[in-house]
Amino acid sequence: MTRITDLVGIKYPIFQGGMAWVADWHIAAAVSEAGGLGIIGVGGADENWLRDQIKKCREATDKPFGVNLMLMNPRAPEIAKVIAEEKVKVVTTGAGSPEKYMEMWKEAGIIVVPVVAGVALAKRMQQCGADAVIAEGTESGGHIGEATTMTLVPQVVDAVSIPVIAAGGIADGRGVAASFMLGAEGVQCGTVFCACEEVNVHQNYKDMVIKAKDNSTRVTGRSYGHPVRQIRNALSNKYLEMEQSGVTFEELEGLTVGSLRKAVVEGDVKEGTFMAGQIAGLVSEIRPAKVIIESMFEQADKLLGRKLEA
Ligand code: TUI
Repeated sequence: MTRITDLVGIKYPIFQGGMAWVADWHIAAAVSEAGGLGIIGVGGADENWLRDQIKKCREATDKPFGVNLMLMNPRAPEIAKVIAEEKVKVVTTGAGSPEKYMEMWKEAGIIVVPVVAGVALAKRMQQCGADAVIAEGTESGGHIGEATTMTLVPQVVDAVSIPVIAAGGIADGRGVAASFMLGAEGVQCGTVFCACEEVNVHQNYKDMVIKAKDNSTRVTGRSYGHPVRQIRNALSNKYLEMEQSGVTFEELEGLTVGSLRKAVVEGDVKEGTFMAGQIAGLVSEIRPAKVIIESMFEQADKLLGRKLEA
């Protein structure tokens, strides 16, 4: 029990990452049913897609769930409105500052939890009314910041008084216990749920995560100020080769248009972008969300020297 379980009304202080294309109602409902907070990741989709997903998730579970708004989405203003209209329990945001939507969401009674990659944004989010923040380290998959989870979490914890959720590099009870030692009151996990039984992704995506080793991820786009972590494959190799040769961002964009969809929907191992965090090397089997979450907190409780409730 932490301020996060109290705030959101969940059994275990774990959020599932709002992964574009990967996190639809299937995984969100499974994680929420298991006692965590499932999250529908809007990614690059539109507000109509989101309305339909919220409806399906509500049919699948009566437990709380959230929606992640990726702020680079060109339809972010319309999506933000739908989140308020549907009175989703929790909204998380990524890849920017959600300041301009905060008032609307708070008026609708929504719990707002922005993802931050640095201390400055964490402070700003607290100032404009965020209920908690997710401090996401560079170990994470997808769009990332510079600081590691180990260094970012305690700095954010010291800078704000609202609860902090740790993200980046967490896939078992050791990661949870370590996060708590750093002052976090919850965790957010993405990669481990990419390989769970209920997630609606191509089998090849799950296999890529399962087969990944400690050194399997690569970060593309760093020189363009747009770093994205993914599992190394033919596409990431080609991208990095071209990036290193000084090709412009515009020239390279064509290479990755639609590549996340290719990975998630088609399982295209050569031309898809398989976003995953560095902890993919620790994920070695496909398990139901409930087993992932329960084993994680059983292990964390043991490490933290607490007895599990009967
Ligand atoms: O957003 C993420 N991870 C993502 S978004 C995404 S979608 C995508 N699709 C194709 C290509 C590229 C991306 C995939 N993964 N995580 C949350 C996150 N937010 N990480 C870092 C940040 C962040 C970075 C800078 C948040 C705010 C920020 O500064 C904003 C400001 O205005 O200060």
